[in-house]
Amino acid sequence: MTPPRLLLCGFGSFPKAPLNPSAAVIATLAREMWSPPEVETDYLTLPVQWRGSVETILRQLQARPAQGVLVVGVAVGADSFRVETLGRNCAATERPDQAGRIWDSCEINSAGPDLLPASAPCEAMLQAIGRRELAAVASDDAGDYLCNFTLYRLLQARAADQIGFLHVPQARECASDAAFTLAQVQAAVCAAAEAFAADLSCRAAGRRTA
Ligand code: PCA
Repeated sequence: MTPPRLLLCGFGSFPKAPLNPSAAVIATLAREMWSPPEVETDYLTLPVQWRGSVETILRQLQARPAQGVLVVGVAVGADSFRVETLGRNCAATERPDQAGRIWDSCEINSAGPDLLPASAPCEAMLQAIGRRELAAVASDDAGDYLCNFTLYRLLQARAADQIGFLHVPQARECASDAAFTLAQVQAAVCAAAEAFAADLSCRAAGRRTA
């Protein structure tokens, strides 16, 4: 029986985070071929682009479908890890992306619902990060930039059975005034991915016995 597949994504640089800890962690995990035991894991770095981030994920999923997608981004200025529980149909119209382009509507999709709940096991991810003694909270507001945009659009497209988002704080190796280290960010990402993978694997086993 083939194990379920988890796609783990991080974001590249953008004006407020020239060095993005999410991309740094994803690159390290990919190089080490790290994976939670119950799943096969693919890795992807996303461009911070209104027209580009979601398309990059959808192209990857077409080539290699995954049951779970966990996207990791940095919340500059956050003092804890934030498991995002909602995608909101809103976007900043005045914030250029890494390519210098803006999104010209305050909605992501004028025909879409206002809110879409994340389908990942948010509570389990939260507990898992807490067990590593890292401050973690559930958040119902991922902002109005590319992170919320990507979460909302993936949920709306039902790009995978389960879709989740982890916002991490900035890391000292990427910005000198940060409170966390890259090792702590990596520990939180691994904890969240392990909890997500355990849930994916449980569901797959449930489907086999149903
Ligand atoms: N953080 C930004 C976009 C990419 C990232 O890592 C955000 O919070 O929207």
